[in-house]
Amino acid sequence: MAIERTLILCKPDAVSRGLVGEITARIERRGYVIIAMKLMQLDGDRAREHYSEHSGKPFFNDLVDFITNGPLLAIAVEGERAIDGCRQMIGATDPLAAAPGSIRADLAQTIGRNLVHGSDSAASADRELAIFFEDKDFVSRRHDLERWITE
Ligand code: DAT
Ligand code: MG
Repeated sequence: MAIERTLILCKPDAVSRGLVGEITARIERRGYVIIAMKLMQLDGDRAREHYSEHSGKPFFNDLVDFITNGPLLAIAVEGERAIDGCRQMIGATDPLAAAPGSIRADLAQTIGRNLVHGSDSAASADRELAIFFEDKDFVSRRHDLERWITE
């Protein structure tokens, strides 16, 4: 098995629109498990750190303003190949390019309000999870996972 951890954010638009239940339900229905969850409002420094790969791009300041503008829900998710699996569920960055059935295709209209963040690699997941959580925040759900995953 290749159990991975990934960071999912229900961004402020998702929280404001009352979509955290819908989003977490989709993640759980896929069989992934939530191992930590935190409702919080990001400050600018943490937002810039989280999105550091985009620093200097034309949309960077708007992105930081948006992500710090209201509460978001940070979720640590664990599951078999959960990094790519969650990205698949979230869909392409532009909701119009996202696969039908994905969160962004089903629930979002624009790239700047695309509801959800998901880590894009193991290195990103490690880096990003450390921005939002401490090791002691994570609970073990291995028993739940291993019950339902087969090779
Ligand atoms: P993703 O969130 O799919 O990983 P990304 O890492 O390329 O996409 O970009 C991070 C976020 O930045 C994205 O969710 C929305 C915003 N963004 C990306 N490209 C953008 C653009 N061309 N115009 C406006 N916002 C953009
Ligand atoms: Mg990204």
